[in-house]
Amino acid sequence: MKKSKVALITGITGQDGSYLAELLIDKGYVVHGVRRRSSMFNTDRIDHLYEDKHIADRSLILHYGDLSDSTNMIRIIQEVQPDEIYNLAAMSHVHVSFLTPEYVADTDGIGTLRLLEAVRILGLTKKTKIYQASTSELYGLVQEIPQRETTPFYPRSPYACAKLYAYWITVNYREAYNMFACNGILFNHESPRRGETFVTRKITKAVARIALGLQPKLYLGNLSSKRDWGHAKDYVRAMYLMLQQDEPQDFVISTGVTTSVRDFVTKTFFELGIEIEFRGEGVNEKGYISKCNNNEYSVAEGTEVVVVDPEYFRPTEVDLLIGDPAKANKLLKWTPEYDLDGLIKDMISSDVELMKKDRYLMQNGFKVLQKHE
Ligand code: NDP
Ligand code: GDR
Repeated sequence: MKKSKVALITGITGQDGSYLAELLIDKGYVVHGVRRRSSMFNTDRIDHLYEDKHIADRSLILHYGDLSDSTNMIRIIQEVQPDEIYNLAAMSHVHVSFLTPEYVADTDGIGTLRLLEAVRILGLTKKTKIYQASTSELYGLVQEIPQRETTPFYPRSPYACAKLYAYWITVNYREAYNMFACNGILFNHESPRRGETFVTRKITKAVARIALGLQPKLYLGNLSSKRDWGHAKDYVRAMYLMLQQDEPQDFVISTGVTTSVRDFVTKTFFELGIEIEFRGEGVNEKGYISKCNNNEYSVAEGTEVVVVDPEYFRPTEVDLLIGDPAKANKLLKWTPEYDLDGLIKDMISSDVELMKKDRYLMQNGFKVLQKHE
């Protein structure tokens, strides 16, 4: 019988970790995941994959751990003896990284070193292939359009600075110890499982709630920043493909299309048959309902629904990201299945269903509390 490949995913409870676990289990892998201990369950995104501990031959096995603790990284990797490690764990929110910069440097930067060192110390450099979750945030202040593997980096946040260290330490371990370690420089990717404080999910959730009469307004920061948004399902496929190559290499993964936050909002409303227009400038810019073509939703023309709140502006911003995925298209034979409209459709339809549940509960006398940012 053919032996299953073994993968270890750090950050398995996150958006990408959950889709990657699905993909690898589907391919016959035994997947081990590192989860953090928290005072409440944090496994919502992977609960559908969970198998009882007492079942033999499970395809998903979770381990308590944390990237800030090298002893547990060594212990887990020794126990698992993985063929592939996907290092997805990170404090991944750029705005929050300005508030917790030292923690982010430790987890996102030094955490990557801990993992690489664990593999080296355990003598697994020939056996274990490593994927490092690098990011388009490395490009930061625009140096070249579109951004590709050779574009110079100019990080603009503590998050990006930590990820810059992680990027280069991955390259260094590849060169110094001949390890199969590669960086996926992934541009923004989203999904119905996206954390609710990232801008796309914040928008799709709020638009669903506004359309259903559950919330009056959506407060946002910089409406003019532009991102190259893809679907997380497509992007985890690229991670897997990178580790199936003969040689370790770094790849940009993106759609090659960029869109402003403002246009993302307009498109999301439009998906529900609601048209909006923006008036004013800078922090005084606002979005108003101009037309509602769908009787299911009760929004009156002229209602102010989008307001700028300077609290969401960042001390330094990344204005424009657009990636060139030519290398991945050619060598990985990777192309995304979702375009932006498909992504928005997937996210807004999921959020409308979720918010309808909230509305049903509220209509039946239950209190539904909103989480705060
Ligand atoms: P999420 O924020 O959804 O998930 C992050 C994961 O990391 C969670 O499982 C989280 O655990 C875990 N984690 C955080 N801190 C630690 C720690 N100290 N020790 C162990 N685990 C920890 O991020 P995504 O899934 O969106 O992104 C995955 C990776 O890809 C991240 O490294 C991110 O920086 C990077 N990336 C993401 C992009 C995107 O657009 N999504 C683009 C480019 C790069 P818990 O659930 O307990 O919080
Ligand atoms: P980003 O994603 O910083 O690109 O990092 P995010 O969705 O947080 O911001 C995208 C852009 O939208 C602007 N913006 C707002 N952002 C948030 N979160 N909330 C708001 O209210 C808001 N209003 C406007 C931001 O200023 C920004 O320009 C994501 C993360 O997943 C990183 O981990 C990953 O590395 C990069 O994508 C690629």
